[in-house]
Amino acid sequence: MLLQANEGSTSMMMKLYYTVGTCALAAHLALEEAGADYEAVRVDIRNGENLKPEFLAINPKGAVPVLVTERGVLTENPAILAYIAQRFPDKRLLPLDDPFDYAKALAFNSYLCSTIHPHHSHRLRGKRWAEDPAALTEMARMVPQNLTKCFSLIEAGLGAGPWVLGEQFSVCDAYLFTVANWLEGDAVDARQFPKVHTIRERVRMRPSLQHVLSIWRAVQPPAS
Ligand SMILES: N[C@@H](CCC(=O)N[C@@H](CS)C(=O)NCC(=O)O)C(=O)O
Repeated sequence: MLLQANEGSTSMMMKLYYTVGTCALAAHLALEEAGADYEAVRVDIRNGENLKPEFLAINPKGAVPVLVTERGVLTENPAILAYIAQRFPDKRLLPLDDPFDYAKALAFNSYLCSTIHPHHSHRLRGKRWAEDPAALTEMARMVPQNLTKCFSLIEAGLGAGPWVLGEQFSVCDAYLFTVANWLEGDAVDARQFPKVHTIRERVRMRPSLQHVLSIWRAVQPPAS
């Protein structure tokens, strides 16, 4: 079988398709923070499972995360995170009562998705944009400085905290944690962004993260 669910799953639950070590961590953390009933389904993009017909039938973009709901399929982290926050309003994962604050939070998540994630991808996924080896090398060379510029903007925009949106933990923290964890691999020292660094350390302590990591670390039965 191509896709393997973790234990205790039923076909009635929402399903999150994820790959270990990817941006799907944000959605996975959000589901845990929401206390949602969901089934986590592992997809190994490193083995090309995301390009197989079974997965492309679910998400023709061939990417994770994918959240399958009773209403249909959702893709794109900002949309999935907003959906989870709206579906579990009591958890206050976004400022749902204030249109301006809500839009600010969406802008934050959109920047991570549309700007920071692509900059990060220029290091290992440059072939999406160029074939010339010199161009690939040049794109990879630019990654640290581009990410430094982006994270300097994020750092400057953060308030007194302790979270991205202030007093309340939100899906923005889950997403920031996810992409800020890529910094060291991209040769950027996160400690030059003290507020980002502190949020990263605080998310690291949350039980939701520990639970997601225990799912991610679990050995999957061999595919049949
Ligand atoms: N904009 C999408 C990006 C999704 C995306 O690129 N996911 C990566 C993992 S971080 C992926 O599935 N890549 C598949 C591949 O590289 O073939 C989102 O934020 O949800």
